[in-house]
Amino acid sequence: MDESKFDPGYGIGLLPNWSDHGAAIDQLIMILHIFMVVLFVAWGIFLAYCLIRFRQRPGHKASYQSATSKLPKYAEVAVVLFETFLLVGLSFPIWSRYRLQKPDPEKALNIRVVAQAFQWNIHYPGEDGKFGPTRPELVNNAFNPLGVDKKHPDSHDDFWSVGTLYMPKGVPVVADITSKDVIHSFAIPVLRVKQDANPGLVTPVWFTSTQTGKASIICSQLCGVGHSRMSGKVEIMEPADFDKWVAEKKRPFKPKDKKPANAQLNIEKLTKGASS
Ligand SMILES: [Cu+2]
Repeated sequence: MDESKFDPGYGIGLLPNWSDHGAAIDQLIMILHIFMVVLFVAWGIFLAYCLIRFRQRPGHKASYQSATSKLPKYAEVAVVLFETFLLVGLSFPIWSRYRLQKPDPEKALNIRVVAQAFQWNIHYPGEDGKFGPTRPELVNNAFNPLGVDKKHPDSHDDFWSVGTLYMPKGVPVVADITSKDVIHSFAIPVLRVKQDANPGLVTPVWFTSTQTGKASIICSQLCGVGHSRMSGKVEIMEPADFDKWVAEKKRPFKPKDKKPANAQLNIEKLTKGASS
Protein backbone atom coordinates (compact mmCIF):
# COMPACT_ATOMS: atom_id res chain seq x y z
CA MET A 1 0.00 0.00 0.00
CA ASP A 2 1.37 3.37 -0.98
CA GLU A 3 0.66 5.59 2.03
CA SER A 4 1.60 8.73 0.12
CA LYS A 5 -1.42 8.25 -2.12
CA PHE A 6 -3.94 9.35 0.50
CA ASP A 7 -6.29 11.89 -1.06
CA PRO A 8 -3.94 13.06 -3.76
CA GLY A 9 -4.27 16.34 -5.52
CA TYR A 10 -6.83 18.34 -3.57
CA GLY A 11 -6.36 21.84 -4.87
CA ILE A 12 -7.03 23.55 -8.15
CA GLY A 13 -8.56 21.43 -10.88
CA LEU A 14 -10.15 18.02 -10.85
CA LEU A 15 -9.03 15.30 -8.48
CA PRO A 16 -7.20 12.37 -10.02
CA ASN A 17 -9.63 9.79 -11.29
CA TRP A 18 -9.18 6.29 -9.86
CA SER A 19 -12.37 4.79 -11.28
CA ASP A 20 -12.95 3.10 -14.60
CA HIS A 21 -16.12 5.11 -15.30
CA GLY A 22 -14.78 8.53 -14.24
CA ALA A 23 -13.17 9.60 -17.52
CA ALA A 24 -16.54 10.27 -19.18
CA ILE A 25 -17.73 12.27 -16.16
CA ASP A 26 -14.52 14.31 -16.16
CA GLN A 27 -14.90 14.97 -19.86
CA LEU A 28 -18.43 16.27 -19.29
CA ILE A 29 -17.27 18.49 -16.42
CA MET A 30 -14.48 19.90 -18.63
CA ILE A 31 -16.85 20.60 -21.54
CA LEU A 32 -19.31 22.35 -19.21
CA HIS A 33 -16.54 24.45 -17.68
CA ILE A 34 -15.25 25.49 -21.09
CA PHE A 35 -18.76 26.58 -22.12
CA MET A 36 -19.22 28.43 -18.84
CA VAL A 37 -15.93 30.29 -19.39
CA VAL A 38 -17.06 31.26 -22.89
CA LEU A 39 -20.43 32.47 -21.51
CA PHE A 40 -18.78 34.34 -18.65
CA VAL A 41 -16.33 36.15 -20.95
CA ALA A 42 -19.02 36.93 -23.56
CA TRP A 43 -21.43 38.33 -20.97
CA GLY A 44 -18.56 40.27 -19.35
CA ILE A 45 -17.66 41.89 -22.68
CA PHE A 46 -21.33 42.71 -23.33
CA LEU A 47 -21.68 44.28 -19.88
CA ALA A 48 -18.53 46.40 -20.37
CA TYR A 49 -19.79 47.46 -23.83
CA CYS A 50 -23.17 48.55 -22.38
CA LEU A 51 -21.53 50.47 -19.55
CA ILE A 52 -19.39 52.46 -22.00
CA ARG A 53 -21.87 52.75 -24.87
CA PHE A 54 -24.81 53.88 -22.72
CA ARG A 55 -22.96 55.94 -20.13
CA GLN A 56 -24.32 59.28 -19.06
CA ARG A 57 -23.20 62.02 -21.40
CA PRO A 58 -24.26 65.63 -21.86
CA GLY A 59 -26.86 65.95 -24.61
CA HIS A 60 -28.00 62.28 -24.40
CA LYS A 61 -31.34 61.29 -22.93
CA ALA A 62 -32.28 57.83 -21.76
CA SER A 63 -34.77 56.00 -23.97
CA TYR A 64 -37.42 54.00 -22.12
CA GLN A 65 -38.50 51.98 -25.14
CA SER A 66 -37.65 48.29 -25.17
CA ALA A 67 -35.47 46.85 -27.91
CA THR A 68 -37.20 46.20 -31.20
CA SER A 69 -34.51 43.90 -32.61
CA LYS A 70 -35.27 40.16 -32.89
CA LEU A 71 -31.75 39.31 -31.80
CA PRO A 72 -32.61 38.67 -28.09
CA LYS A 73 -35.34 36.21 -29.15
CA TYR A 74 -32.91 34.30 -31.40
CA ALA A 75 -30.34 34.31 -28.61
CA GLU A 76 -32.88 32.84 -26.17
CA VAL A 77 -33.88 30.10 -28.62
CA ALA A 78 -30.19 29.32 -29.18
CA VAL A 79 -29.60 29.03 -25.41
CA VAL A 80 -32.58 26.66 -25.01
CA LEU A 81 -31.38 24.51 -27.92
CA PHE A 82 -27.86 24.45 -26.58
CA GLU A 83 -28.93 23.49 -23.05
CA THR A 84 -31.15 20.74 -24.46
CA PHE A 85 -28.11 19.44 -26.31
CA LEU A 86 -26.04 19.52 -23.09
CA LEU A 87 -28.69 17.51 -21.29
CA VAL A 88 -29.93 15.11 -23.96
CA GLY A 89 -26.85 14.90 -26.16
CA LEU A 90 -24.08 14.81 -23.54
CA SER A 91 -25.32 14.10 -20.02
CA PHE A 92 -28.08 11.53 -20.58
CA PRO A 93 -25.91 9.11 -22.62
CA ILE A 94 -23.12 9.14 -20.00
CA TRP A 95 -25.58 8.62 -17.13
CA SER A 96 -27.60 5.93 -18.91
CA ARG A 97 -24.44 4.07 -19.96
CA TYR A 98 -23.38 4.01 -16.31
CA ARG A 99 -26.79 2.99 -14.93
CA LEU A 100 -27.35 0.28 -17.57
CA GLN A 101 -24.01 -1.37 -16.92
CA LYS A 102 -24.59 -2.81 -13.48
CA PRO A 103 -21.89 -5.40 -12.84
CA ASP A 104 -22.84 -9.04 -12.58
CA PRO A 105 -23.36 -9.67 -8.82
CA GLU A 106 -21.50 -12.98 -9.24
CA LYS A 107 -18.39 -11.13 -10.35
CA ALA A 108 -18.63 -8.21 -7.97
CA LEU A 109 -18.01 -7.49 -4.32
CA ASN A 110 -21.42 -6.77 -2.84
CA ILE A 111 -21.56 -4.56 0.22
CA ARG A 112 -24.07 -2.48 2.13
CA VAL A 113 -23.23 1.07 3.15
CA VAL A 114 -25.35 2.28 6.05
CA ALA A 115 -24.95 5.93 6.93
CA GLN A 116 -25.73 7.30 10.35
CA ALA A 117 -25.11 10.57 12.12
CA PHE A 118 -22.13 10.77 11.91
CA GLN A 119 -20.35 7.69 10.63
CA TRP A 120 -20.24 5.18 7.76
CA ASN A 121 -20.96 1.50 8.45
CA ILE A 122 -19.89 -1.01 5.84
CA HIS A 123 -21.57 -4.43 5.92
CA TYR A 124 -19.85 -7.37 4.18
CA PRO A 125 -21.89 -10.53 3.52
CA GLY A 126 -19.04 -13.01 4.03
CA GLU A 127 -18.49 -16.24 2.16
CA ASP A 128 -22.15 -17.10 1.60
CA GLY A 129 -22.72 -13.79 -0.22
CA LYS A 130 -25.91 -13.24 1.80
CA PHE A 131 -26.46 -10.35 4.13
CA GLY A 132 -27.97 -11.32 7.44
CA PRO A 133 -31.13 -9.40 8.26
CA THR A 134 -30.86 -6.28 10.39
CA ARG A 135 -33.26 -4.98 13.01
CA PRO A 136 -33.36 -1.54 14.63
CA GLU A 137 -33.93 -2.99 18.10
CA LEU A 138 -30.65 -4.94 17.84
CA VAL A 139 -28.53 -1.85 17.08
CA ASN A 140 -25.74 -1.36 19.56
CA ASN A 141 -23.31 1.35 18.50
CA ALA A 142 -20.33 -0.29 20.18
CA PHE A 143 -20.85 -3.94 19.24
CA ASN A 144 -23.47 -4.17 16.54
CA PRO A 145 -23.86 -0.81 14.77
CA LEU A 146 -25.90 -2.35 11.96
CA GLY A 147 -28.27 -4.30 14.21
CA VAL A 148 -27.46 -7.60 12.46
CA ASP A 149 -29.61 -10.49 13.67
CA LYS A 150 -26.82 -12.83 14.74
CA LYS A 151 -29.16 -15.77 15.14
CA HIS A 152 -30.10 -15.81 11.48
CA PRO A 153 -28.24 -18.40 9.33
CA ASP A 154 -27.29 -15.76 6.74
CA SER A 155 -25.47 -13.74 9.41
CA HIS A 156 -22.99 -16.40 10.51
CA ASP A 157 -20.14 -15.09 8.37
CA ASP A 158 -21.14 -11.43 8.05
CA PHE A 159 -18.72 -8.80 9.27
CA TRP A 160 -18.56 -5.04 9.14
CA SER A 161 -16.24 -2.11 9.24
CA VAL A 162 -16.91 1.31 10.71
CA GLY A 163 -15.44 4.34 8.97
CA THR A 164 -13.33 2.50 6.41
CA LEU A 165 -14.45 0.80 3.23
CA TYR A 166 -11.95 -1.88 2.28
CA MET A 167 -12.09 -2.95 -1.35
CA PRO A 168 -9.92 -4.65 -3.96
CA LYS A 169 -8.51 -2.99 -7.04
CA GLY A 170 -9.95 -4.02 -10.40
CA VAL A 171 -13.06 -5.72 -9.00
CA PRO A 172 -16.47 -4.05 -9.36
CA VAL A 173 -18.01 -3.07 -6.05
CA VAL A 174 -21.79 -2.91 -5.85
CA ALA A 175 -22.80 -0.89 -2.82
CA ASP A 176 -26.37 -0.71 -1.54
CA ILE A 177 -26.62 2.71 0.04
CA THR A 178 -29.06 3.48 2.83
CA SER A 179 -29.28 5.44 6.05
CA LYS A 180 -30.31 4.73 9.63
CA ASP A 181 -31.51 8.22 10.45
CA VAL A 182 -31.47 11.32 8.23
CA ILE A 183 -30.50 11.89 4.60
CA HIS A 184 -26.74 11.67 4.05
CA SER A 185 -24.81 11.47 0.80
CA PHE A 186 -22.14 8.87 0.19
CA ALA A 187 -19.32 10.37 -1.87
CA ILE A 188 -15.87 9.13 -2.85
CA PRO A 189 -14.45 11.95 -4.98
CA VAL A 190 -11.50 10.03 -6.46
CA LEU A 191 -13.86 7.24 -7.57
CA ARG A 192 -16.41 9.73 -8.96
CA VAL A 193 -19.16 8.26 -6.80
CA LYS A 194 -21.91 10.24 -5.12
CA GLN A 195 -25.26 8.92 -3.99
CA ASP A 196 -27.79 10.13 -1.45
CA ALA A 197 -28.31 7.78 1.49
CA ASN A 198 -32.01 7.87 2.30
CA PRO A 199 -33.59 6.25 5.35
CA GLY A 200 -36.01 3.51 4.30
CA LEU A 201 -34.65 3.36 0.76
CA VAL A 202 -31.83 1.28 -0.73
CA THR A 203 -30.04 2.77 -3.72
CA PRO A 204 -27.30 0.75 -5.40
CA VAL A 205 -24.18 2.32 -6.91
CA TRP A 206 -21.19 0.58 -8.44
CA PHE A 207 -17.60 1.47 -9.05
CA THR A 208 -14.30 -0.17 -9.94
CA SER A 209 -10.98 1.25 -8.86
CA THR A 210 -8.09 1.11 -11.28
CA GLN A 211 -5.46 1.58 -8.60
CA THR A 212 -4.61 0.99 -4.97
CA GLY A 213 -4.48 3.73 -2.37
CA LYS A 214 -6.41 5.45 0.38
CA ALA A 215 -8.84 8.27 -0.10
CA SER A 216 -11.67 10.05 1.66
CA ILE A 217 -15.31 9.13 1.88
CA ILE A 218 -17.27 12.27 2.59
CA CYS A 219 -20.87 13.10 3.37
CA SER A 220 -22.11 15.49 0.69
CA GLN A 221 -25.36 16.35 2.39
CA LEU A 222 -25.59 18.73 5.33
CA CYS A 223 -26.93 16.21 7.85
CA GLY A 224 -26.58 17.79 11.28
CA VAL A 225 -24.17 19.38 13.74
CA GLY A 226 -21.53 16.68 13.23
CA HIS A 227 -21.70 16.73 9.43
CA SER A 228 -18.19 18.14 9.04
CA ARG A 229 -16.64 15.21 10.86
CA MET A 230 -18.63 12.59 8.95
CA SER A 231 -15.65 11.55 6.90
CA GLY A 232 -14.50 8.03 6.27
CA LYS A 233 -11.82 6.33 4.33
CA VAL A 234 -11.69 3.99 1.39
CA GLU A 235 -8.73 1.64 1.33
CA ILE A 236 -8.14 0.01 -2.05
CA MET A 237 -5.87 -3.01 -2.01
CA GLU A 238 -4.46 -5.56 -4.39
CA PRO A 239 -6.97 -8.45 -4.63
CA ALA A 240 -4.62 -10.84 -2.79
CA ASP A 241 -4.16 -8.33 0.05
CA PHE A 242 -7.91 -7.87 0.23
CA ASP A 243 -8.43 -11.61 0.57
CA LYS A 244 -5.83 -11.59 3.35
CA TRP A 245 -7.65 -8.77 5.11
CA VAL A 246 -10.93 -10.68 4.88
CA ALA A 247 -9.24 -13.79 6.25
CA GLU A 248 -7.72 -11.85 9.14
CA LYS A 249 -10.97 -10.11 9.92
CA LYS A 250 -12.23 -11.63 13.10
CA ARG A 251 -15.80 -12.73 13.01
CA PRO A 252 -17.98 -10.66 15.29
CA PHE A 253 -19.71 -13.80 16.54
CA LYS A 254 -19.39 -17.57 16.44
CA PRO A 255 -20.57 -19.45 13.38
CA LYS A 256 -23.35 -21.93 13.81
CA ASP A 257 -22.13 -24.24 11.05
CA LYS A 258 -18.91 -26.13 10.35
CA LYS A 259 -17.45 -23.68 7.82
CA PRO A 260 -13.84 -22.49 8.24
CA ALA A 261 -13.32 -19.86 10.90
CA ASN A 262 -12.44 -17.09 8.51
CA ALA A 263 -14.63 -15.91 5.69
CA GLN A 264 -13.03 -15.83 2.27
CA LEU A 265 -14.63 -13.77 -0.46
CA ASN A 266 -12.17 -15.14 -3.01
CA ILE A 267 -11.69 -11.84 -4.73
CA GLU A 268 -8.69 -13.17 -6.62
CA LYS A 269 -10.96 -15.70 -8.19
CA LEU A 270 -13.38 -12.93 -9.12
CA THR A 271 -10.60 -10.90 -10.73
CA LYS A 272 -9.55 -13.88 -12.82
CA GLY A 273 -13.19 -14.55 -13.69
CA ALA A 274 -13.67 -10.91 -14.76
CA SER A 275 -10.60 -10.86 -16.98
CA SER A 276 -11.24 -14.17 -18.65
CU1 LIG B 1 -24.04 12.90 6.75
